[in-house]
Amino acid sequence: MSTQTILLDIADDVAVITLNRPDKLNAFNEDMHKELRAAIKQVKTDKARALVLTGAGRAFCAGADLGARDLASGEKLDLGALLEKYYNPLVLGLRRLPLPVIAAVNGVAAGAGANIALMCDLTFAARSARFIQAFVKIGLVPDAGGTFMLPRLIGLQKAMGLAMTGDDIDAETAESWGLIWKCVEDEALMDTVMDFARHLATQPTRAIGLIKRAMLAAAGNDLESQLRLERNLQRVAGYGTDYREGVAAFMDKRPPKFTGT
Ligand code: T3D
Repeated sequence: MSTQTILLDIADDVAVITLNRPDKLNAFNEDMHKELRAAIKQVKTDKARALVLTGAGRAFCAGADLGARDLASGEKLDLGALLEKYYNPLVLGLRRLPLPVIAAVNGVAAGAGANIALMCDLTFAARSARFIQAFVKIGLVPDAGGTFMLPRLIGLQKAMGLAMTGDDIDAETAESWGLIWKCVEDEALMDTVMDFARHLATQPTRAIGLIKRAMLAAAGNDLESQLRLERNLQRVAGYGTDYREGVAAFMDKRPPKFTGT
C-alpha cells in the first residue's frame, strides 16, 4: 500500500509503516493521520506478526504539522478535539495491536513524534537520533501519551525536566536512561530492526500479544488484579497451538515452529 504520506510494506509477516513527509520531517497533518489509521487497519487485516514504524528521510517525526494552522488570522483551535480525533485513537490503536510494535527512530523525534515512538512496544534509535519534548517551546503540554509514558520509563524528575525545558536528548542517553530499548549505529538501524522484527514474527504471536496486554495493564493494577489478569491470559495462551508446539519441541529437542495461534 502506498499513499501520499504513508508507505506500507508487508513481507515475511512483518509490516513496515514509513511516515513519508520528509520535507516536513514527517510532521503529522490530517492526511497522514487518516492514512496511518488505514495502514494500521491493513496490518490487522493482513495478520502481520510484527509491525515496524519508521520515518522517511532524516527524521522520524517532528510532531504536529505547525504549518497546517492559521493562527495568525485569529483562528481559535480546539486542540483537545484534535487529540480526541487523531492522536488518542492512534496511541490506543498501537497499544491494542496484538502484535509487537517496534519503532525504528531514524532521526529526530519531536513532540507527538517522540511520544508515538515511545508508545511502541520496543524503541530502537539511530545513534544520531534525538528525542525532544518540544511542546513547551510552543506553549503546549506533552500529548500522545507523553505524560503517561515518560515518568514510567525514566522517573518523575527526568520526565519533568524534559517536559519543562523541551531540551533534546540523544539516543545514547535515551538508552542509558531506559527511555528506549537500544541505540544502534545509524547505518545498522534498519537491518537490526528488521532482523529483530522478522525474528519476533516467527515467535508465538498470540502469546506476545497477551504479554503486551499484561505488561501494559500492570501500570493501572494492584497485585491482586494483575494476578487475576495473568490467570486469565495464561488460560488463553494455554489453549493455544503454540503452547502445545513449544512443549512438544522442547521434549523432542528440536526448534519450535510457531504459527502465532
Ligand atoms: O497542533 C496540533 O495538532 C496539536 C498537537 C500537538 C502535538 C505536537 O506534536 S506539538 C509539537 C510540534 N512539533 C514541534 O514543535 C517541533 C518543530 N520542529 C522543530 O523544532 C525542528 O524542526 C526540529 C528540532 C524537529 C528539527 O530541527 P532541524 O534544524 O533539524 O530542522 P528544521 O530546519 O527546523 O526543519 C526542516 C524543515 O522541516 C523546515 O522546513 P523548510 O524551512 O525546510 O521548508 C521546517 O519548517 C519543517 N518542519 C520541522 N518540523 C515541523 C516542520 N514543518 C511543520 N511542522 C513541524 N512540526
